Amino acid sequence: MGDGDEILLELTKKHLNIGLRGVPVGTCRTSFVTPEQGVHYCGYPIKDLAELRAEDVVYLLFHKELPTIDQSEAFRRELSKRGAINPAIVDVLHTLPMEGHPMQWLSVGIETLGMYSQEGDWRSNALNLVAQMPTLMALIMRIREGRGANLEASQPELGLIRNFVNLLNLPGADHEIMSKILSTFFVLHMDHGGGNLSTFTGKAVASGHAGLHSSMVAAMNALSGPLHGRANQATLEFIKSIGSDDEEDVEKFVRAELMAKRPIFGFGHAVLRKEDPRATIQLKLAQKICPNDKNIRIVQTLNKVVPSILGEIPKITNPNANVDLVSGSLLNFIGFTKPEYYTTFFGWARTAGIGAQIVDERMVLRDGKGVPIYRPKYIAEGQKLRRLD
Ligand code: NMX
Ligand code: MLT
Repeated sequence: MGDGDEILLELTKKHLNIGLRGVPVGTCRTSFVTPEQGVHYCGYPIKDLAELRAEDVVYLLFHKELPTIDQSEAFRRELSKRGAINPAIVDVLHTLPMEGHPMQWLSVGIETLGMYSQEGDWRSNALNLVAQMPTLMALIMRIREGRGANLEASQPELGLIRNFVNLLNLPGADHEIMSKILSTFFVLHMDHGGGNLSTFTGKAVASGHAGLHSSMVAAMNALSGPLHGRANQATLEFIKSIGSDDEEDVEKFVRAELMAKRPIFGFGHAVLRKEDPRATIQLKLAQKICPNDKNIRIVQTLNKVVPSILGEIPKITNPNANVDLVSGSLLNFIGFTKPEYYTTFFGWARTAGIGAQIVDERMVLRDGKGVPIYRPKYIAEGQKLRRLD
């Protein structure tokens, strides 16, 4: 960083009411996103990390270096120790209405975990949450599906992904393939620079010194919208309504959606200007594991026809596939047939990146003093000074 007087952006009225698009607000130590190459975690392009062990990538985000073999083992032991959760969470989850969206359950679950495990240190709370998420995720899915809680079967020493897969014990699932796809999904979704809506929201809330868990819940609620994390749910619903991989059928459907002024889910991005490498990696994985899956074939047709259709609309700055195009179809293939759960997987992965970024903003930046409470400026509009008399 320079000495502080380098001009990063000349602000004009054009920068108002555009969702802070492109306006620098701070520094990020975990990842950056480039328009052409997408996300890099601590300098590594995401494609180099996709196959790594999930815990090693969590380590990278928190320590800014990949672990050695010994560090990796020690970190997995640390997460395993932090993974035990208070059984009272089961009673709380049982009281929640089935009408609630799984993301609402996730928020309540995280807030409840916070009530039982606030140690007062941002880093410790963030790592506790990362370690406890697999059990929370499995509990939410089992309880909502009437399969009962099996907390006693939790074995955090198996690792984040494997403990979830075993605890969930989805009937008919292939645990090997499920673990492989979830591990890649997890690594791809952990972080995406500092400015995506959920991360920004989490850091803003933490800047008022709300606790780690409350800040994370705010982030999860930000993620739950269909323009952000819930696009993975919307994309699979979209694919199911198309129902055909024929190019003409897909094109007809997409044009009708645009005519109805609905977004084409799984396409577009605020920063990227090429196909999101996270989409490319998942497309390759699908090609390897389930090339004949009906939804994957529709995804491939969408990826063939949509960019040129969206490219006809001048206001759309990026007509290409984003991270959400493929992920739902992969989750569906491994047995998660209800799209409403998909954003909880996104949220689970993001607890790592958002947690690490909150720790940096609270404990590292400004020589450890932390970023002050967020307080951007709004320019008054349509208001003149008035008096009651
Ligand atoms: N379908 C239809 N319209 C679009 C799309 C799309 N895929 N992408 C952009 N637009 C519209 C956008 O709504 C905006 O319209 P208006 O000016 O009338 O408000 C205009 O094109 C310009 O938008 P951009 O500057 O290209 O994109 P922006 O940064 O505003 O939005 C997204 C980015 C991701 C919100 C937008 O591309 C979108 O809505 N995509 C579909 C939903 C989706 O897949 N979201 C997931 C994003 C990744 N994630 O997980 O968070
Ligand atoms: C994300 O991963 O958070 C999305 O791609 C949205 C974004 O970066 O703005």
